[in-house]
Amino acid sequence: MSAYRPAIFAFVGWAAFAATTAFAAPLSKTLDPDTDGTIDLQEAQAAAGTLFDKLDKDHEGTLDARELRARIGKKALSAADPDKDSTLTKDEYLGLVAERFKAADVNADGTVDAKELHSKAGEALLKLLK
Ligand SMILES: [Ca+2]
Ligand SMILES: [Ca+2]
Ligand SMILES: [Ca+2]
Ligand SMILES: [Ca+2]
Repeated sequence: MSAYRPAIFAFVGWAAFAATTAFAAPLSKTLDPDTDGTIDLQEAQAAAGTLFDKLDKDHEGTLDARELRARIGKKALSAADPDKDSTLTKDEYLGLVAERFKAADVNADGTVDAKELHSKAGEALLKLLK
């Protein structure tokens, strides 16, 4: 019955691989629709756009501080708000997303992976996405 052994080892190996993969890719379908384990700028802006629409409760096309809540601090809000009307249009919001995306993409390969997302810059980005 020695033929069983390699099969068991193969299974254990597979299980370990599956566990690692699951751990390394905690990205939801919303953030990573192509499930490659990383977020590219297009995915980030798509998720941000969906969140923007959800947060814009009065449907006027802008987010004010009340609608943004704790997602963006006062200082960051005024920095992302060039026309200084204290609200963010979708363009302004997506501009901030692009900025935070760049900050989170430490190795500048154009994607933010799970590890990069787990940094301070990554968490700041995530706040704008979900
Ligand atoms: Ca992806
Ligand atoms: Ca609004
Ligand atoms: Ca504005
Ligand atoms: Ca990266």
